[in-house]
Amino acid sequence: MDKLSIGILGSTGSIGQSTLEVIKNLKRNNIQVEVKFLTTFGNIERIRTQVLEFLPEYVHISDKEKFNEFLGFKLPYKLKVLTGQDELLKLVSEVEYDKLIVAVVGFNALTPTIEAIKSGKKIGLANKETLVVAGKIINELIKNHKTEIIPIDSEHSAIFQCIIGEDRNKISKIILTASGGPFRNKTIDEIKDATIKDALAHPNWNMGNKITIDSATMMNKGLEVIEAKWIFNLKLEQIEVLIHPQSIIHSLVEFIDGSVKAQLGIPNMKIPIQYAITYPERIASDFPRINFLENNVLTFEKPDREKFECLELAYHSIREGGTYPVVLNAANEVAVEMFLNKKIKFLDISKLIKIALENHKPIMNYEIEHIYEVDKKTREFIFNLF
Ligand code: MN3
Repeated sequence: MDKLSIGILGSTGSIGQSTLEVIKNLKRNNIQVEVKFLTTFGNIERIRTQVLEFLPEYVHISDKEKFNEFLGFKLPYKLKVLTGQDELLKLVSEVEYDKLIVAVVGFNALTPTIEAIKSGKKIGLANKETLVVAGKIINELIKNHKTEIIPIDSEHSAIFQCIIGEDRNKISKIILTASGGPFRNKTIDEIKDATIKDALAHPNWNMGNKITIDSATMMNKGLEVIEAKWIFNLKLEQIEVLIHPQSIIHSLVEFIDGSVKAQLGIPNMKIPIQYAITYPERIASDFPRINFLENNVLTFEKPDREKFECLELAYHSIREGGTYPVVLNAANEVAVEMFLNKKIKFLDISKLIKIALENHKPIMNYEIEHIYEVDKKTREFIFNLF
């Protein structure tokens, strides 16, 4: 590999910024990486800095006001600045580049990811919600359009790396590791009145707000179970979750002969991001290394399914199937936002999701339109409860 062209969906968020750091590392290793486009919701200050450093051909800004404001910036070259959903979809599908890094959080990644797959683009996927709501459909599209998804989520990257060269039918199970988040050692009573600050205090990983709250409720791991089911084509019974507070083992695969493979590393997203960009090649990096004499305690615990009800609800939704995971995801997105806006308490997040699931009439043979419909209805259902 010596040349590569990349588009980043959501370059100003946590994964997007790390992706640009990875690109700098690749350039230091004499790989010519062209950044074709960058997108942001509305962080125009940060995207301006990124534009000046990486000189993309296009920038897309979703927020109309911020877009207009950005047009007033003086830039040293003729940058194409876009806004609006249609322009975004044209950008990811009609422009020529090799790989789309989907670094945005939430349901909104679904449509552009589908458009990129339909135009045969390879996807480096950090977004989990896309596979949670539409894994079945995405898998069909990947097959039909002869392209591939390389997972960026650290657990899925770990499993992906462990099964290279293996026969997938010889996997007996996978074990997704979870840090347990900030409330691992707290009782239900203690987390009842948890503040936003408590919930955002993740012990190991530095991530965006939505995913950090998802880690505190362990919905993050629930979403990852569903994500893993679709990426690796596994039965639900083959996916186990173990708490591993040190976050050094990123996940494990057990094979039918009893042999277990794991992928390890310091908790730092640059490693899985770079692997997703350069796969199947590995390129040198100066990212932090594990020192086994310092990181010499690796422990495991069973997750408390009562305290972390969200994990249970995620298993429930995918076991029941149909459009239940769409409801799980939509209700969770709305509830997390309400918690961050101090409208509800921490434990209300799982309560709202449970109510939404209980009130849902599932569509078992769903098409893509049903996903949008159920997502919208679920959001309205939760808003109407208040
Ligand atoms: Mn993860």
